[in-house]
Amino acid sequence: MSKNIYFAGSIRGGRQDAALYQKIIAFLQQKDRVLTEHVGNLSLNIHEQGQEDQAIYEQDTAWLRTADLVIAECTRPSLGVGYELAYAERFKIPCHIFYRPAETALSAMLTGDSYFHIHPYTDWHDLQTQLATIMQRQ
Ligand code: 6IA
Repeated sequence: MSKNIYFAGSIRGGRQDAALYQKIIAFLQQKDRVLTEHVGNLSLNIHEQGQEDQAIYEQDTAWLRTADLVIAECTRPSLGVGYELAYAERFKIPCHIFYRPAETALSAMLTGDSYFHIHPYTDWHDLQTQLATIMQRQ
C-alpha cells in the first residue's frame, strides 16, 4: 500500500539543493504520495509574500501528523526542517535524515538523538539506493 511521505528540505535556509529535492520527490512518487511537493519547486521565490506564514505552519504541521514517514535532506541547514523533525518525533513518526558529510557537519541535536535514522550519502546513486531500501522496508 502506498504511504504518505513528508519530505523536508530547506526553503528559507537556502535553495542551493532545490534541484536535488525535486529529484528525491520524483523518486519517492514512483511508489508513494509526497505531501510536500512544493519543497522541490524550483521557481519558489523565498522573498515572496504569498500565503501567510501562520497558514503554512498550520498546513505543514497538519500534514506531519498524518504522515507515515518523514524523509529530510539536511545538507543545507534549515531551522524549519529541524523544527519539523522534532515535531515528527513528538508524534512518533519515523524520521530518516540524509546528508552529505563532505559538505556539512550535521547538528548534534540530530546525530545525538537516537530516535532519528541518520543516513550519510556521497552522491545521487548512493542516495537513491538508500531511499529504495527505506521505501521497501516501511
Ligand atoms: O526554515 P525553512 O524555510 O528552511 O524551512 C523549510 C521547511 O519548512 C520545509 O521542509 C517545509 O516543509 C517548511 N516550509 C517552509 N516554508 C514553507 C512554505 N512556503 N510552504 C510550505 N512549507 C514550508 C514558504 C514560501 C515562501 C518562502 C514564499
